[in-house]
Amino acid sequence: IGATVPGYPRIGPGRELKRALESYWSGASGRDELDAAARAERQRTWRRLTELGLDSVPSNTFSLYDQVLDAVVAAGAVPPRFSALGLDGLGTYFAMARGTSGAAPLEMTKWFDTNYHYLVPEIGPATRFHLDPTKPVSEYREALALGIETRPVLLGPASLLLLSKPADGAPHGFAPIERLDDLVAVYALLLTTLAAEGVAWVQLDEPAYVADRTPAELEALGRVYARLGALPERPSILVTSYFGPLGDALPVLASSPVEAIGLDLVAGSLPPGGVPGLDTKTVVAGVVDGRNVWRTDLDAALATLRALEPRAGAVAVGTSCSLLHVPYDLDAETSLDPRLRSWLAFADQKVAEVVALAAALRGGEPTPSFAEARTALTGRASAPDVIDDGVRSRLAGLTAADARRTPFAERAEAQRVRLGLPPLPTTTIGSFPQTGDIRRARAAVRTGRLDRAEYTARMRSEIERVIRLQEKLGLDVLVHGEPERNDMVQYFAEHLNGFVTTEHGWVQSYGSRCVRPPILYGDVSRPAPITVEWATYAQSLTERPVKGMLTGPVTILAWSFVRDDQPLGDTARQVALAIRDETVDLEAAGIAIVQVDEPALRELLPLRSVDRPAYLDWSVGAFRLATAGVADTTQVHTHLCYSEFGDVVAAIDGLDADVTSIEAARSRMEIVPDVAASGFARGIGPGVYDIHSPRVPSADEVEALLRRALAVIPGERLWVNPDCGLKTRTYEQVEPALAALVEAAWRVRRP
Ligand code: THG
Ligand code: ZN
Repeated sequence: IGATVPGYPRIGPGRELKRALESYWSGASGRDELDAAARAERQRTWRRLTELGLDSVPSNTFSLYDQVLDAVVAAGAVPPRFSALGLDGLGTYFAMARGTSGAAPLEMTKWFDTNYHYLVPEIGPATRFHLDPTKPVSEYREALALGIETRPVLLGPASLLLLSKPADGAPHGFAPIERLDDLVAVYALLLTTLAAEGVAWVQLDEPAYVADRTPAELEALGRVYARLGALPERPSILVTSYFGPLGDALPVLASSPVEAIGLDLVAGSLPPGGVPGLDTKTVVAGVVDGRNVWRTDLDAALATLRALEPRAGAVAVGTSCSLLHVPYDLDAETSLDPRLRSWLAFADQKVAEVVALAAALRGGEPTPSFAEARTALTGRASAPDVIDDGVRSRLAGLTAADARRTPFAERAEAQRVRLGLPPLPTTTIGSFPQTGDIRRARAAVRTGRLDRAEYTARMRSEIERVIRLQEKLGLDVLVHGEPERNDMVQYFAEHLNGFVTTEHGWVQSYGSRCVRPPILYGDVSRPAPITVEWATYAQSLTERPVKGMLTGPVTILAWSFVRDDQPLGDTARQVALAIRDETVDLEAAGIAIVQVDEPALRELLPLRSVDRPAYLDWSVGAFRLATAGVADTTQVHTHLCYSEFGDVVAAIDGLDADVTSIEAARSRMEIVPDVAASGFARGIGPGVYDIHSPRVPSADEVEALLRRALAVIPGERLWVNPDCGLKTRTYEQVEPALAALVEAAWRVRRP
């Protein structure tokens, strides 16, 4: 191996796979069309990577849904509720991903600290592993038929189990990793099978080892690769890690019999001391950032590679992680400012950087790309819109008092007097269903087919409809419904200085769903109010309080490509000031409640516990800076979702929001006692309606959940709300669900 990447996007440069999947799921097209679209994307990828000059091209990085699910299938670890459906391979696969009427899908959760979501394998003492080599073998053959020799990629067995959860019915205390030896037997068979196919190299990903691991888990890693390494007939093995340094797992792998180790040298660096055994391995050095969009400093990367040479058996060049997390090709962005474009690299440009570095490392003349990168980076460092002196001096003038409100009890009293809400107030998280009409109006105003005045009129009539509906349902705190927003982060990025958005920069979030992360390239400020007109229009229609709806600084960062030239905490404070400006303007316009959502607070939590206090310090600090500019009489809400909150319960208190709504319905309120036990003594709205499912809850169910919450949270601090925004649901589902929610609140309020 000289130049390679651990993985590549697969949704299609024009989201071809997304469309093929959704069309297949809807019944509009058949198996043949789906297979053809999938094959076209795979073949395009192998040809493209070959053409760009990689000398080792990965295969099996394609997926119809998720690479963790693919590994579950290869290991035969299909939970019985899916195999019992009696479906064919593809039917079973999509049943695990999306569920059926009778079988709930596998749980979905965040892939490390990225915005990609994987499906969580369910492993129990009774899970019967058996090899299904179909996908890796057929993809290898398919590429070979094009004359391209590839390196099959699979999630490694230790990480597969460490990312799993115990199957239903597993005894208390069971951990999936206990099944490692059985699973490794299947991987051993797979490696033997691949060797018989003529496969020269296989890549096994073990990213679970960039997080804290116990001595037993480290020992398990050594056992896996001792066993796989000892196989008489096998391909050479590359074990890849990404998203951080391997720490204590590096010496384990270096002293194992594998041939190569992939390291993320963007998120981490090689430890200074000697690593016994490393001088016998090929190190695939991930010096090109695989999850951000900046052009690489090729001189610095080459220096890193050269410094590695005396310490490794051989040095190969790669990206720091799979390119799954960046868009395909910068060349598609024809309307980007050319100067900004010159600072960027998407997947294909990064592959070219890897190839250029490998050539330079082998002693070839550094290509002209080195000079181009130098010019671009110098330009970026001195660009006038990257550094904004106004923003910098404003930040420098801040004091601790700017992030501090008066004590909660005092504020709560002032808000009680102003708002006059009943106990267990009812509200929603912010968005209402996005109808086809709304989407079409937004698209039309973007392309100029609809003029601004007509667009505003349509949005206002939608807002009025949503306000009247909420009044009719009897909700206490209303929202305007956010018809003007596509993706919330994209929406704010479009209205802030320091960001650009892309036209085609789609990145897979899960399954067929994609996001277009904005690029945060310069100092951030808010040129003008963003949401004030919509919120005040909504408030003008009703006597009840309407919440202003904003996205918090941490979430804006988490779902954007962030600048790499200053600490993330500094960028967070800039975004916080922009959001603070908006909260202050909403307040001045008469809005009494402002909600600042932080659904991604948990997602950016560092993978290693040593790094967590510093993160929580700046992230909580940024939220407080964003929200502490308002008076005591203004009630600040926040909303958290998408994850287990166990690790951040203390931080939730630190946010100092007056009311926090939190996803809880699916876990039947399990989080609530934890939050109560942490001493949290502010308003809390554990979600009582699971908006991820089309199912409409009954008032009885909601009432039962509320009574559970009331066992640990006093009624005067308990809010009643759904789990999350309603934008992905339909009105047929939302109306009866909200009616049940209001009815349940009334029943519980009755003395
Ligand atoms: N925005 C961003 N990131 C996110 C979420 C978000 N990450 C976590 C979570 N929410 C992911 N969930 C989704 C849910 C739906 C879609 C994407 C991510 C989705 N996307 C549309 C699609 O693929 O068709 C495109 C959306 C658009 O037109 O902008 O449906 O809310 N940033
Ligand atoms: Zn949510």
